Amino acid sequence: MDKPIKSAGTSAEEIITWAEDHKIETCFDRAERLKPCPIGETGACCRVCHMGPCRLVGKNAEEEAMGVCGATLPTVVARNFLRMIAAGTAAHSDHSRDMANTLLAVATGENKDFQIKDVKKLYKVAGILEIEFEGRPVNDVAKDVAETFLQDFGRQTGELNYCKRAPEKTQARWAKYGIAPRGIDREVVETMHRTAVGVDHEADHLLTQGLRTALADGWGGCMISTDVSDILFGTPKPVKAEASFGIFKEDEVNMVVHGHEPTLAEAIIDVASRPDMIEYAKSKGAKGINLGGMCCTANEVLMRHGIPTAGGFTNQELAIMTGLVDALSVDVQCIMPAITQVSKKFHTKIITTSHKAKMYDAIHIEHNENNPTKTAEEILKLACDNYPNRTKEGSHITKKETLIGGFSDEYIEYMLGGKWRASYRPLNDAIQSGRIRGVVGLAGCDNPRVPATGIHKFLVNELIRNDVLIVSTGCGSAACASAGYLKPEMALENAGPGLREVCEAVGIPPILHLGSCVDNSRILTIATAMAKEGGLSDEIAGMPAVGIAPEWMSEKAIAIGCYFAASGVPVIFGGESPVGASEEVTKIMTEVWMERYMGALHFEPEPEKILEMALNYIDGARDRLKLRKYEPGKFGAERILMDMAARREIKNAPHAGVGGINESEG
Ligand code: XCC
Repeated sequence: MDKPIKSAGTSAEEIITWAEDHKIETCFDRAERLKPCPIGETGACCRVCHMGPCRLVGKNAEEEAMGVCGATLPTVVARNFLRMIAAGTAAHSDHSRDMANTLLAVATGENKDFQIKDVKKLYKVAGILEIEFEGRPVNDVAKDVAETFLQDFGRQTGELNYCKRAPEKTQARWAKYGIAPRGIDREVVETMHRTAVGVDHEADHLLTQGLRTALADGWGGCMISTDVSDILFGTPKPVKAEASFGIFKEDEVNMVVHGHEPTLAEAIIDVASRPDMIEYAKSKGAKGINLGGMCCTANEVLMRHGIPTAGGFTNQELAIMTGLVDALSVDVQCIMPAITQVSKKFHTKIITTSHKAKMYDAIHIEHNENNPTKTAEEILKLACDNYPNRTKEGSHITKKETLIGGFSDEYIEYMLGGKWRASYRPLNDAIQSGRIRGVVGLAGCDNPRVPATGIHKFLVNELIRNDVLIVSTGCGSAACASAGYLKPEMALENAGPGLREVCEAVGIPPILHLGSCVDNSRILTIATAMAKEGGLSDEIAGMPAVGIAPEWMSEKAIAIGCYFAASGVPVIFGGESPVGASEEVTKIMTEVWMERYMGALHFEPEPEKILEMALNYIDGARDRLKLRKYEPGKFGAERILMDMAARREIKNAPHAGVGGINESEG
């Protein structure tokens, strides 16, 4: 019998097999060995005080089970879920705070290593924040923008500045149900307070605060981070890059930047191209310096510079096992502690750089936020010094895919409408006519508990085949890239004829890589622009759009799922439900949220069911909006048939052979 695959990335799978042969443990082995605790997995374990932990299980647990204090199952499940939202919001938003502080330091001249790269974006943001910008020095405007953003973290009353970016009707729903966020830190703190022992016990009341916190993440932390990154380092434009382990070079110093923040990585990019640093690498016997990324720092630098990505979360140990990584610097989030253990078997140096994050057995070179160049020099020298220590040890498996990334919301608008009439009109028209059935935001992690990246691949294939346009972020994008689906030709071949026709006319691929996890905020911006354009829904709710995170694992993904639900988007997560123990909580998140916000959060482990639910939501929204019924194959099929005839492939039907997971990596 064939052994089940652990990763759907073919070269990842080859390295996993190599690791098994060499008795090196990976997250895939640990996922197999450590079965999830069934009580904690569904949210039924309460450990908010030391009378417990209390496990609320047994027959009729929903009605009868209680903790020592009397907390019922819905209370416990809701509280646990809220703490995930708070942690996810804190992670994105603390990153965001650092970005705002960097902008302030650049504006005041404290940080001389960076400049404002995108003045147009700065002015756009200043306009939204009602900050005067015309005729003022750029750095003065930047200072006001940074300080206004920083106020949103500690704001005590009113609403976050960016709430007003949402369509008016969306804001009205938030006001009606009391979920417009006040300050980012305030919502996180209040959530932690309310979920402490003996405070808030009503599941619906708790979950409402959960949504308020999540909105502080989406329309606060994430959106601020995206905007500041664009202002400082440039708003992304389409860029060609490469993905998977083949990005490493045998004859150059391979330096990998891993984590989530773009700041130090930007300095590393600058320093790595300096002639003196290249000479230094040559003095160690290498031909040059080759940069690569991992997880969301990878997405940040891929979007703006075309730096290649070695992949998402489940690829980090495997990258080291190629034996080709001379140094891997990490900042914050999604960094497996296991990488330092793996690195001991190879020559790779792991470098921690944030004052917030240290690891056993790593070298710590602290990122000097006002002088990142100096830190970057130190790290790159260490990588070069380590190049001569490279041995034959390692899998040396190096296959890669090309991709196009860099689709900021600004660029999508520009591509759709052109320089003089940038607008979302063509996209709305294509959805109205049924050429495009709907839009899916595909986000979230890759996960070793399923064939990693495999559910992403399945859904991507099926959705584009069904004329659904995909916008992707985070490790979802890395999964698509490593599978070759971010190569426009490959995706276009698999796309349904209506979607293909639109993409070819406009010149965009059917899967648009929007960036890192904080760049999910770009999806909120796109949805808002679509609502304002007219012809579909006049709020985010009710659009033929769905969010999917099929392999999520991080608390950050939960915060993202909730801010989409609260903004009016039905969201489907893969895997077992972390609120599955309570019917009441599940019902609130699916039915009650749907009634109030026209958004919901479902958990569904079966990929086929995720697909079915997503298409049902899209078709249901089309019906409610009285749009033309979607008919598969109605548009563009004739031209595609002609194309295929020209390529002597007419013997197959237009979609033949497209349905399964395409394994053509490499
Ligand atoms: Fe982390 Fe952003 Fe998840 Fe990937 S997708 S594993 S959170 S890196 Ni956000």
